[in-house]
Amino acid sequence: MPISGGRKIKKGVIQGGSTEEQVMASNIDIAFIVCGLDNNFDLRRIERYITLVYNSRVKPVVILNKADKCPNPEDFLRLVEEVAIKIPVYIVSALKSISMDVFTQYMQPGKTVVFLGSSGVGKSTIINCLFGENRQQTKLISESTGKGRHTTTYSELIMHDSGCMLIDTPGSRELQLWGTTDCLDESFQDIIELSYKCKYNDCQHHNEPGCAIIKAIEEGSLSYERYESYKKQFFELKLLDKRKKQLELYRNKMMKRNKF
Ligand SMILES: Nc1nc2c(ncn2[C@@H]2O[C@H](COP(=O)(O)OP(=O)(O)OP(=O)(O)O)[C@@H](O)[C@H]2O)c(=O)[nH]1
Ligand SMILES: [Zn+2]
Repeated sequence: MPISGGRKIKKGVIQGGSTEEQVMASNIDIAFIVCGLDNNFDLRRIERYITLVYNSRVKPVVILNKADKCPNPEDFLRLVEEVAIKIPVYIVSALKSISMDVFTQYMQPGKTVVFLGSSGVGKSTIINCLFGENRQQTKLISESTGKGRHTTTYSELIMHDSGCMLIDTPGSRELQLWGTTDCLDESFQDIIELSYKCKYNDCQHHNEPGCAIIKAIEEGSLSYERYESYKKQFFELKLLDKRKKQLELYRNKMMKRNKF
């Protein structure tokens, strides 16, 4: 199954978003969602990657890199574990070679793993570290903004000594979701499970009596931001579905007219 997201690259040029699926890599076993423990840390972005990876039927693993830059990585780990339900999350530092052995269990012969994450989170540095040699060109990150320079502009396949194939992908600024709202059942399983407990089957979780989601937000067991993130992804995927159907209708009309 393809992993979509990021931007499509045509003849070396990064393309903008579109209603076409943006293929990053195919036949993947594990997707490492890499996030930096610096001022680029973004919980909502991790949630988007999780939805994308689940949509591709690939096993997600979250990697919190740059532990050396963070005085309290355990606090971030707890935050991520709340949104990455049943997904392994690890703290590492590729630059200082801290806890890099967590990758060994996933790098099995015949397996293919992909590294996803926005630009500058350290995907190429992790791969360099796993190879123990400087395979990828990494550029200096701006300390003031925490933003990395775009260095990887195409997905690269690299064979590791373990017999595992590694794929480095270009970090993208926008992360377009792809798939149907069904994939939210996995990435937001906490919210879906809560919704089953609402008093009314058609509860919109606004101000209905007996709404389990509102209750969980009030009690603090569900964060308001996570619920907002779920709604945002839901409406994005709905809109995408609508656009796909419109395109399909248009194509059918054109095919009839042109008698293809
Ligand atoms: N302090 C610290 N810096 C790191 C670590 N890992 C990577 N970096 C730095 O972060 C910057 C970006 O690293 P890259 O490996 O190029 O990031 P990338 O995710 O591959 O970026 P793109 O190719 O643009 O998608 C470089 O300056 C790295 O040296 C780490 O564990 N700790
Ligand atoms: Zn409800």
